[in-house]
Amino acid sequence: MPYPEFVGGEPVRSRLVVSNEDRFYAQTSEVNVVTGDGRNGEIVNDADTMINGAVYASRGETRQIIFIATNSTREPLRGVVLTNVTTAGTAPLGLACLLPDGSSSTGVYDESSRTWAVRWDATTETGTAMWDPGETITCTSELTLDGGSDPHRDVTHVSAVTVKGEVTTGDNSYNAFSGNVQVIKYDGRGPDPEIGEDGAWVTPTKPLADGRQDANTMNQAATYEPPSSTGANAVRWVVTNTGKTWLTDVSITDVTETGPMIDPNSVVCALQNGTLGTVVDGSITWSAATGALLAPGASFFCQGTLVMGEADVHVDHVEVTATIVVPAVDREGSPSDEPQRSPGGSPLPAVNP
Ligand SMILES: [Ca+2]
Ligand SMILES: [Ca+2]
Repeated sequence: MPYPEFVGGEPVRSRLVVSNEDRFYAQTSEVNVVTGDGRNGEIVNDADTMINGAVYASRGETRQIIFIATNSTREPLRGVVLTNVTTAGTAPLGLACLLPDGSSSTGVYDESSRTWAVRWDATTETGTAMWDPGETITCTSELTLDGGSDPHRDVTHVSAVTVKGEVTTGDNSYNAFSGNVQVIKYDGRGPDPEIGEDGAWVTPTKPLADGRQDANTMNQAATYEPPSSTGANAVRWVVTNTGKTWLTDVSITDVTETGPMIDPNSVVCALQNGTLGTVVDGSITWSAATGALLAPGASFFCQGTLVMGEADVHVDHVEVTATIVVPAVDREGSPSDEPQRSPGGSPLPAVNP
C-alpha cells in the first residue's frame, strides 16, 4: 500500500528495535571517451566546459579535434558507434577514425541533426571483430573559428553492446570560442558611421566608405581650411565588438607620430566611466571602467580635439585592446547570449590559449 500520512498525537515507544541489512556492489561498466583539441592524436585542451573552453585566435585558426574512446569495461564489446553532435556554432569537418583492428572508418555527416556518425562495421552482430577491454579508437576532425564565429560546443558519444546485450555508453564535450574588436579613427567634422539602435546594430565597416573622412593615408589626410585650420577640430573614434562574445577591459592607445597631439584632456569616450591614463611620449591611453562590458556587435564613440598650427602635419595611429569574456551557458551547457560572471559578479575573462 502507499505510504499513508499519520494524523494524530505523539506515538508511544515500545522497547523493541527492529532491523534489517542488505548488500550492494557496483563496478564500472561504461566505455569512456575524451574529446579535445590537440596535435598528432594527443589531446592538449580537454575543454569540457565553456569556462575552460579553447580560445581561438581572432585572425582565424584551425585546430585538430581528437576523440579517444576506450573500452574501459571488463568485457569485449560489439556494435560500436561513435557520434559527434554540434550543439552550438559551426561543426568540425572531415571526421575519420583509426580502429583497434588497424582499419580506418570515415564519418558520415548529417546536416539536419548536425551530427557526425562513425560505425565500426566489423563489430556488428555478424562481424569478425570485438572491441576488447583497454583498446582505444582515435578519431580526428578539424574545427575552424575566427573572431567573428559563434561560440562552439560539440558532444561526442560512444555506444557499444556487451555479449549479454547490455548497451554501454560514454560521452564528453568540447567547447571553444573567439572574439574580436575594431577601432576606426576619423575626421569628426562629418557624420558618425551608422550603428543603428538597440537590437538592430549596424557594424561600422572598416575602412569607411568616405576615404577622406577615415584619413588613413597622407593622400587622404583630413584638411583643415581657414578659418578652422588652426582652431579646435573634432577627431572621433568608433570602437566595435565585431565578435559574438562579450568584451571587457577595453583600452584605447592613441599614439601621435608627427606634429601636435590630440589634447589629452579633451578625450571623452561614451562607455561607463572610462578613465584617461597618464600621457607618455604623445601616447594617450583610455581605459573602460573595471567590469564594463561591450556586447557582441555593440559600438561606442570617443572624441578628442586636435589643434594644428599653420602649415602643420599631424600623423597618429590608434590601437584598441579588449579581453574576451567567457560565454555563459544554459542548463545543457550550450552558450547563451550572456557573459559569464565570476561568483563575485565581475565578467569572467577567457584564459585558455
Ligand atoms: Ca573534453
Ligand atoms: Ca582612419
